[in-house]
Amino acid sequence: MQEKYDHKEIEKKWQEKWQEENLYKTSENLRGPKSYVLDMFPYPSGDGLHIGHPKGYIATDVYSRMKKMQGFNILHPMGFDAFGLPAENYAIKNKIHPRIAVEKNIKRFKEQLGQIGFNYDWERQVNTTDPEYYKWTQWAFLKMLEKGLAYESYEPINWCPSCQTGLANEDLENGVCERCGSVVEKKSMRQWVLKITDYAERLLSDLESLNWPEYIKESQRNWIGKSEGTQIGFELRIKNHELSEEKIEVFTTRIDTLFGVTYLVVAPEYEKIEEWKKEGMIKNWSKVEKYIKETKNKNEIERTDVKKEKTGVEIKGIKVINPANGEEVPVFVADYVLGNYGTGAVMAVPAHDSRDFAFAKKYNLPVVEVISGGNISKEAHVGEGVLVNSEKFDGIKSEEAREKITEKFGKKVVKYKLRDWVFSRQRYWGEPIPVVHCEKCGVVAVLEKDLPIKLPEVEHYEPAGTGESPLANISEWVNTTCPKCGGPAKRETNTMPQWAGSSWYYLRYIDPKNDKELVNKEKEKYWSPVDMYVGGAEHATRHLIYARFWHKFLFDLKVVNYKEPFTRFQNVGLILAQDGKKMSKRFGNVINPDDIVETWGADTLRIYEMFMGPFADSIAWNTDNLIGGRRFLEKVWRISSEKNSSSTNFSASRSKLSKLEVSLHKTIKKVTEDIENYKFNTAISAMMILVNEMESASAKGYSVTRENFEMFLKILSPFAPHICEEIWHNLDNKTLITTESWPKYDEAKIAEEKVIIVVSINGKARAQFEANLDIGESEVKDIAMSLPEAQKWLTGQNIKKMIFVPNKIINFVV
Ligand code: ANZ
Ligand code: ZN
Repeated sequence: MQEKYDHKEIEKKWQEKWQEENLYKTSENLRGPKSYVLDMFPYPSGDGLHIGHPKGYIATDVYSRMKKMQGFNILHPMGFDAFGLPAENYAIKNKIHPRIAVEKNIKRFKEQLGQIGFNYDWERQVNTTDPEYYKWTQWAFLKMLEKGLAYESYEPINWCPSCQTGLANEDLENGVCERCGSVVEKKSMRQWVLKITDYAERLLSDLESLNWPEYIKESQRNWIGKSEGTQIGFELRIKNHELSEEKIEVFTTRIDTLFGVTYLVVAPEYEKIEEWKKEGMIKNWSKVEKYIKETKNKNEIERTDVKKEKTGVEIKGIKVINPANGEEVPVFVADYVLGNYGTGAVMAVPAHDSRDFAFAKKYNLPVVEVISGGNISKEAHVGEGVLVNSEKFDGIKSEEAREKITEKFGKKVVKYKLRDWVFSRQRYWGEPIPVVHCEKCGVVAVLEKDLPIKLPEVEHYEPAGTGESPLANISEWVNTTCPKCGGPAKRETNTMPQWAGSSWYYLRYIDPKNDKELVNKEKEKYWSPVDMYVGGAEHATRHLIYARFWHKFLFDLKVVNYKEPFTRFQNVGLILAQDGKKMSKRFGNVINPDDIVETWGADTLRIYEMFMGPFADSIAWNTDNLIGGRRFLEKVWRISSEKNSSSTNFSASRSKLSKLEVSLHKTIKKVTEDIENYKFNTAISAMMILVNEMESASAKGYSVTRENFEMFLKILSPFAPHICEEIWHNLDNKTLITTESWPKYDEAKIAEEKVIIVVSINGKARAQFEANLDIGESEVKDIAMSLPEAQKWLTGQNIKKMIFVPNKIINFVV
């Protein structure tokens, strides 16, 4: 018997060995099959690695180890997303410079990751805050500027009063700041915006080609929100007024309901309101104005919620004409219509739209049914149907009516919910936006040769409180010269959002030290696209949309070879605390990975996190199950040491050995397929069953052959590489198991062995059938009794006795 399983010694030893052998260096040979396996890189928080972090990392580690053993060239890198508010807020709170905090935290993260035995190629590490890295983030921005995809805007945007910065729509969660939970305000301010909407159609249609979870694709579709409908103008009717030819254009997806329009609604932001006011057309201006002011701070969620009470004010003095029937209808301003979608104005059809219905009931407006089949005295009938009260369109179905009515009165248009990306932040810790403002020339791009524009050192990196970035206070940095005219100019003091650096980092791993270009195109051609990307589903409509947008832009620039960055995506479920709550310092229920590794070992942690349950599910931590994982490894250890103690154990009775062998080959098949499909839990349970079989075999005095045991060790090794390496070594192998090739299962061995079972009645053979080897008695009985040839002799008979000889015969005595 060998000494007991000492995880500490074993794990340290093999981690050092792997490092010495430079095992994880990415091949520079750009030939042969490759697999690019990528984790979403973490932001190096001061709290260190959370127990949830490793779950995804273990999965990619298992996957890439298997792929490597299968003969693929592997790119499996790691880096740090270190710009942005979390890092900055941490630094402010702890009174250290974000750069220093980031350096310290990265060091700590790497130590922690190292202890778990990950196979990252650290030579390719990227850090988004490294000027040599963000030089290329800035470069991409300059290219966007050059192509007209980056522009300055003064539109109202989301402003977080607590984070003191503007935010993009993607940064909100149900109308509150995703970071700090504050209710965001609307604020008109100068900002930089990226024209992601130019890519809306491609972002949508290329989703089809991706092997991603369907619900992630669906949330991107919804976020992009393509809507095909009709734009139609309603003429203003103002007696003897020059504006009477003007139209209010509305966007509708239900032009079939045109004859049911009983009023129009414009959003409080609708630009023409100002114009009408100036022309003196609005008779109740003070009331309208008051209403518009009241709605200023309401967020979109509040405004468009079907359940919220609708509010609005009629704009007196203005009427419009329904082009279909010449009827005059009133115009309201109401905040359930948004200024930045469609045309900012809608035709209201209370009989067939729930929000219009609620509004009409409240303000006593007529409800005119134009689609039959509902009960509009109670509620809106929102479904499609056959037209009524629609003159010559009566009797036509909705779909056909839309075609016909559009043709006659409007035009087909496509709208998207996706908004351009608000790309500036009024904070210190981000990439400076590489432009200057010149009194003479206006906005001027910094010259490429002057990149990177480095963040200056400052004493205070807290927000200035003025709505400007703290960079605005550093006059030596702000004041510069214009690259165009050489005159005095001021640097842009807004910085980029945290999402900037992560929009293209996966490309930099391919060629991390290139100082001539963002990535070498040949290398990119070989390694891209990412074959397996793993991360949280919360990025579905943030990072995963932004990165696809940047990638498509870089594709258009011919910087990259492929249209999409991530061929396959797997989302990792959260690890909750043992009490089922979110792990948080606040609840005192945090589990520290270091403690687990120290007490139980990295291999146990790895086995446990992969065995917890379906990979994408959120699952509560359970220490008993963790210990179960440890027991499993101890069993493997025991079996292996018996194996080593006496070589006679390798031989065994022929028939039992073959049974174990069949199990082994089935397990190899299952584990191979399960890893490929990210079903780690069932892969491990198959191995657990196999190990139990091995153990009971050895209890009965025979044992699995050494060759077969080694095959098993190889499929276990991606999950528990340290212990497998040690056992492999103890079995006198001179190689590293990590560099061995992946075992192939033998089809012939897996094929179920068949036997012929004879059915005899009172000693006479009456029927037979084919069955799997070792089929059980009760199953044989059921099959036998269902055979017509046997039934002939059995029906109506009383079975007195039954004799079953396994794999041979069943005899009924009647
Ligand atoms: C008349 C109508 C009748 C409508 C009916 C619906 C049902 P999606 O699919 O989301 O694009 N709409 C248009 N612009 C709007 C805005 N800026 N703010 C709020 N609502 C707006 O929805 C399109 C529908 O949403 C449009 O079709 C319009 O209402 C409304 F029985 O027009 B509909
Ligand atoms: Zn905030």
